[in-house]
Amino acid sequence: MSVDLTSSAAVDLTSANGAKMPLELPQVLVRREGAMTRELLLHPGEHGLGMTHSSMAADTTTTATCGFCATGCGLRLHLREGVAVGLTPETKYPVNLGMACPKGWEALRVLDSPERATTPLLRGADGKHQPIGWDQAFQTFVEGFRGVQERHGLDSVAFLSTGQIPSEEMAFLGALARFGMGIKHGDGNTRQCMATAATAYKESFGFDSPPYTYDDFEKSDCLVFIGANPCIAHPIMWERVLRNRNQPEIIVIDPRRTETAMAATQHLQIRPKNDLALLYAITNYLIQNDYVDQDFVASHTNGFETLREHVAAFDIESVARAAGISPAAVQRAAETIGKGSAVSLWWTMGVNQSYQGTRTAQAIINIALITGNIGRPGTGANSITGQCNAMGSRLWSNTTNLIGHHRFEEEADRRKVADALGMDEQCIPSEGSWKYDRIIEGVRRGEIKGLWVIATNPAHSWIDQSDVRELFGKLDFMVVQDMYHTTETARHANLVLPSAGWGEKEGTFINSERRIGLIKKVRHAPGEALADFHIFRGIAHYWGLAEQFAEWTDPEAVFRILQRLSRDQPCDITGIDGYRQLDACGGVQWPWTEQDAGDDRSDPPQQRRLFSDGRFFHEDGRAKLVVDSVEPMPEPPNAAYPITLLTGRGTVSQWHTQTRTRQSPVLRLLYPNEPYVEINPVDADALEIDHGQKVRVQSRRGEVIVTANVTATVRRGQAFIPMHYESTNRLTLSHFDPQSGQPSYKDCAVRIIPQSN
Ligand SMILES: Nc1nc2c(c(=O)[nH]1)N[C@H]1C(S)=C(S)[C@@H](COP(=O)(O)OP(=O)(O)OC[C@H]3O[C@@H](n4cnc5c(=O)[nH]c(N)nc54)[C@H](O)[C@@H]3O)O[C@H]1N2
Ligand SMILES: Nc1nc2c(c(=O)[nH]1)N[C@H]1C(S)=C(S)[C@@H](COP(=O)(O)OP(=O)(O)OC[C@H]3O[C@@H](n4cnc5c(=O)[nH]c(N)nc54)[C@H](O)[C@@H]3O)O[C@H]1N2
Ligand code: SF4
Ligand SMILES: [Mo]
Repeated sequence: MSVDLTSSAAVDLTSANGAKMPLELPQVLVRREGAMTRELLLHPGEHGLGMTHSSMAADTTTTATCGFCATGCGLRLHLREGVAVGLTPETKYPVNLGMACPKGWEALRVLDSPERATTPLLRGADGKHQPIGWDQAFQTFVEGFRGVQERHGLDSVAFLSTGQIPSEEMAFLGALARFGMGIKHGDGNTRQCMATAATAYKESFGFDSPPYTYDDFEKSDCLVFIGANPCIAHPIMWERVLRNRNQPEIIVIDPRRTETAMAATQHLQIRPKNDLALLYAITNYLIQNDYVDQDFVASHTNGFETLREHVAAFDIESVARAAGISPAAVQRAAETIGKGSAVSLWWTMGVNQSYQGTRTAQAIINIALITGNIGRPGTGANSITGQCNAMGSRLWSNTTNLIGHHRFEEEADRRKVADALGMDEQCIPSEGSWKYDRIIEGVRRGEIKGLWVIATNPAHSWIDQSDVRELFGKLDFMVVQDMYHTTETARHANLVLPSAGWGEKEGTFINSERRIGLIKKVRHAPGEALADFHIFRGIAHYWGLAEQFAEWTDPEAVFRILQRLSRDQPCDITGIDGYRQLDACGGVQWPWTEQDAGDDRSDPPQQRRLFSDGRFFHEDGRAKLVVDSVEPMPEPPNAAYPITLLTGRGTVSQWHTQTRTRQSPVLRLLYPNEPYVEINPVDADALEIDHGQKVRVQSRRGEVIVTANVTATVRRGQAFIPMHYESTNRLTLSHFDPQSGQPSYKDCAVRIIPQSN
């Protein structure tokens, strides 16, 4: 590749495949550093701070959406000479109303760390990573993956992406890989997280459409949390619950006595994976006792008779006994739901990460539908989203759905997408990708030989991880694109591409209540790290796809493309006037169509929920009531492995695999730095385990040494290890929800053996 440094007109870049790519000079920022020249593919303005910068005085403030969880709080950034030096929660943002959790407060701090990847790194013959320049990195990328494709076929390269980059980057990646580079298979960590909810909604409502708005937390008179621990995982949503003035009943269904369960008015501490039977028993009770909204069911649903017959077999008495809870408690919960006038049902990973997750989520949806608790303030069957932009990945990642939630199989959809993108219809594939678990299986079978991992850390987070780590060794070529070069996954990479993180780039996230919020560039990325957007841009150029992606110059240009793609979909956002409107009006919930906005492109009302007209997204406008049989746990406890292991979030201050949160000295003080297992006092006594003692936890797949935390928050026969420690997924069992392909992370059998300290 050559760049003419003296020319002021267009320059020619020669890509790895020899194609000439004319680039406007302002798009190429060429810098000399000592003897090294680096070429950064940036659009005008990107070498400075973001679009908001120019309109901001030197010392002032601006706002951005938080980049950790999908609550999507607004943060006010305090700038000195245009660079963020501190932040406070935004008081006017409709999500958080002046509140933030410790992760949000520390969002800038985690950007400064010696673990940041500051140059591309290439693994040498000695197995060590050596710094290289971007030109060599892009060429290595192209040669590496092209080489794999030439040796093993186009299908032998896959990517694994994320719910933690902006929609514009997600769309770029998906379009580049699938419409440009000929990569057939790509999935992301949203499979570990939201696939179940997406699948359940799609089948029940006709579209992946969480119906609620956060105001509903404050408007309900009964809130039911199933497999959700918002006190820890979504603390600002929980703050919204605390603002509820109706003195609501709060029912928590969770095998552990979590912080949320302790704050509830009713806790059904069920044995793990008894939810489906329990929800069917509650449904049966509601039907038997005339709590059904007959008009709503008749006008707006299909399948009620089948549902009624199916759940008739689930009586509270026997279901409650099997679940280890009292029938009276279940009856009281069912009565509360039946009598409530605004009942909202919320679920998170205790449901999604189950081998019958989709059916369990649909059992929740069924209850909301038959009681008419949908489309009104304070109601809904509401899946809480995990990562800051998991919903963006559901809509825009172009993995199992054609970009914009279209169908790969439908010719009309392919044509629409091709038109909206201005691309040839021939480049739009007619099949979806393999799911995550099948991609991993493909690596095992030698079908996948090249892997590109973006903003996720599967060597820590994927289920049954020692297996995955071994499998990465089977790849010919692996690229990891991350903010930090120290992640468990980056250690396996041939090539590490250093990324800018939240605060160092621009784009939009979609939060749990469908709100599109803006993130901004208020910091320079360290060293030569680039926004993922510009890494994708660079790859497009070096792969010879510059022309195909000519319109994809900057995040807002891609946002316009996404708007075109959304036209006439339930997630239509053609009415949004652009980044400035998103910034000024506190984010916009989808849908917001051109018709909604009108000629004056007015701002939308701030709290909008779906289905107020009782019309769902199936062709006949009706929601579907879906039921299925209840299956036993695949690895139940037995004499050799007598304990069921639960995993999940440990503290408010820990984020996933900790690559980010461990960089903050403040956050590190707020959580246990060493891995631990929560174990019931009666089990601990029987095993002669003292609080604070080291124990060995063994499953059929692996073992870990952790500290015993003896506590009655878990029941006898169960234990809990947070997911944040590297070793947790050595224990978990690879099994999946059949409909969604989501891993069932929260049920495997283990034994616990005391260690002499
Ligand atoms: N502090 C912090 N916050 C986070 C995250 C983080 O890493 N740290 N991650 C974010 C992401 S991506 C996600 S997906 C969310 C997750 O948010 P949550 O889903 O709320 O968190 P988890 O702890 O994974 O699981 C919730 C609960 O499910 C329960 N559970 C386990 N098995 C069962 C079961 O069989 N039935 C029922 N009913 N419950 C069960 C567990 O005991 C646990 O209390 O959090 C988001 N917020
Ligand atoms: N046992 C067990 N395992 C689980 C779970 C569980 O409950 N139990 N939960 C599952 C769930 S719900 C989830 S969501 C997953 C999460 O699993 P992962 O996605 O593997 O976890 P993260 O630590 O969030 O990894 C994100 C990576 O992206 C990097 N990153 C952050 N921002 C950017 C960016 O802008 N660009 C780039 N290129 N990189 C960036 C971070 O440094 C980090 O390495 O874990 C799953 N694993
Ligand atoms: S609750 Fe979530 S979005 Fe809000 S500050 Fe905390 S991590 Fe950020
Ligand atoms: Mo998640």
